[in-house]
Amino acid sequence: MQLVIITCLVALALGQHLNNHELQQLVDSGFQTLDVNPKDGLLEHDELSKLFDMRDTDGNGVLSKAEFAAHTGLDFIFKDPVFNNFDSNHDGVLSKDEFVEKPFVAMNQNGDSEVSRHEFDHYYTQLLHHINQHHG
Ligand SMILES: [Ca+2]
Ligand SMILES: [Ca+2]
Ligand SMILES: [Ca+2]
Repeated sequence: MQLVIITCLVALALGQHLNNHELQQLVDSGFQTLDVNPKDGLLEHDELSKLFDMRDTDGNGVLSKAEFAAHTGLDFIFKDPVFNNFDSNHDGVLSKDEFVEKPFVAMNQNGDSEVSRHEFDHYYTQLLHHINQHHG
């Protein structure tokens, strides 16, 4: 029993595994950074597309890891795994297709024109859970 507690404390101290509450906070902050234009509790395709253009600060048409990380609000241990998850062709940058098109389709379960908070939560919680379990 004591060993279990100590193991948990060590894991927390190293920031390796987060509990559900902490994951929920990450999901929430993730949504807040995406739902900005307009901030209406929904993610529209156009909204993500505009966000991509905004984050592409050097205007070269792709997001570098630094450009992606600048506005994520993600805990540092999640930045790389989340980036790598989106970078499906593994070339080290995110194209609009990787950052907007593919995630939008993946998140938008009922296929309408926007992603609801519920759809986002479902998608992102699963993603973070997956990373949380396979990290470290
Ligand atoms: Ca919105
Ligand atoms: Ca760029
Ligand atoms: Ca890529």
